Order: sequence, then C-alpha cells, then structure tokens
Amino acid sequence: MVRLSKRMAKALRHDPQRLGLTLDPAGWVDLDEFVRALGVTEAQVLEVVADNDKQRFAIEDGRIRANQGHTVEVSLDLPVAEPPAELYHGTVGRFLPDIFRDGLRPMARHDVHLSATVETAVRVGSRRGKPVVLAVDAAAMAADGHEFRVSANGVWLVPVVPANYLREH
Ligand code: HQG
Repeated sequence: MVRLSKRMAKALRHDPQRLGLTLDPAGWVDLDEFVRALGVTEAQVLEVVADNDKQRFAIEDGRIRANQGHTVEVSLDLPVAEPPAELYHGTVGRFLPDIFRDGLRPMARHDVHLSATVETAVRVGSRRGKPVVLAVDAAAMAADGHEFRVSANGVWLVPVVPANYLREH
C-alpha cells in the first residue's frame, strides 16, 4: 500500500509523463486511465485514497489528483483562506541559516507547506533528520497581505514566508 501510494504521488505530483499520463490544468487525471497506467486494480487505488494517512489524494467525478505537493505546473484553484494565528514548519537545523536569511522558500514545490499543528511539523521535519519546528506568525502575514490557501487535506500553502515572520518554536 505504501509503495503504491508513493507511485501514485510520484505520478500525480512530479512525473506523470513517465506513465504516459497528462494532468489537466488543475492536476486531475481520468481515474480509469490512471489505474490502467499503474497496472493495478481500481480497488487498490481506491483503498490507498481512502486509507492514506495524510489524505494525499482526492477523487471527484471519475478523476483523481494529488491534494498538494506538486512540482509539475498545476493550478489547484484553491480559494484564499484565513489562516490560524500561528502555523508551523518542520525542517532541520542545517537549513536554518539560509531560512533565517532568505525566509522559507517553496524550493521545488509551488508553495511553502505549513502545518496546523506542531506534531505534524515535527513529522515533516523528521523526514530529513532531527526535526526543528519554526513557528510562523500567520496572523501578521495575512494582515500584511500575504495570501494563504489550504489544501483539501489541511496543508497550509503560501508562496513565501519572509524571515521576519519566523521564530524557532
Ligand atoms: C527547506 C511532505 C534552505 C524546507 C511533507 C524543507 C510536507 C529551505 C525543504 C510536504 C529554505 C523543502 C512538504 C531556504 C525552505 N533555504 N532551505 N530559504 N526554505 N527550505 O519537501 O515542507 O508526505 O519541498 O525547510 O509532509 O519539507 O510528500 O518541503 O526542508 O507536507 O505528502 O527546504 O511534503 O508531504 O522540502 O515538505 P520540501 P517540506 P508528503
């Protein structure tokens, strides 16, 4: 299941071409076509979508897409949303000098990914080593005109977080 989930994320976020798939402008692909390209059953795909720990995928009108995390060009058409006063970003110590100089940047993805809870941010940071959690003053950012969006699976997205809104949690 985890392996299939990773293959699905790779196809829907980063490399649809490798499976001969083309995403529509909002990141959707026909579910039948997707199932065929992966060479699995529809039931297996539906099981991954339903049981995914992070609800990484959405199915709608016979189509599937990744809820966030793309590196290929897509526009998810998410509405601007008012963020909670504080959001969190999980990273590792070696990135801190750059982050406190340049702010949080989206790197290969479209947006900086922020978590609503410290716990989730710890998990995100742990992918790269000993986690460090940064608190983002989302209220101040929103008041200053930065636009936040929230993905269907509750990840907060913003193009950049300038360093002056960051502190170590
Ligand atoms: C760091 C996973 C240097 C940033 C997770 C991060 C998340 C900087 C890395 C989602 C920097 C980018 C996204 C700067 C940011 N200088 N380093 N100015 N600004 N960074 O993977 O947030 O499991 O693109 O701290 O759970 O780690 O795939 O972002 O370490 O929700 O669904 O550059 O991916 O979700 O890494 O993770 P990423 P992320 P999935």
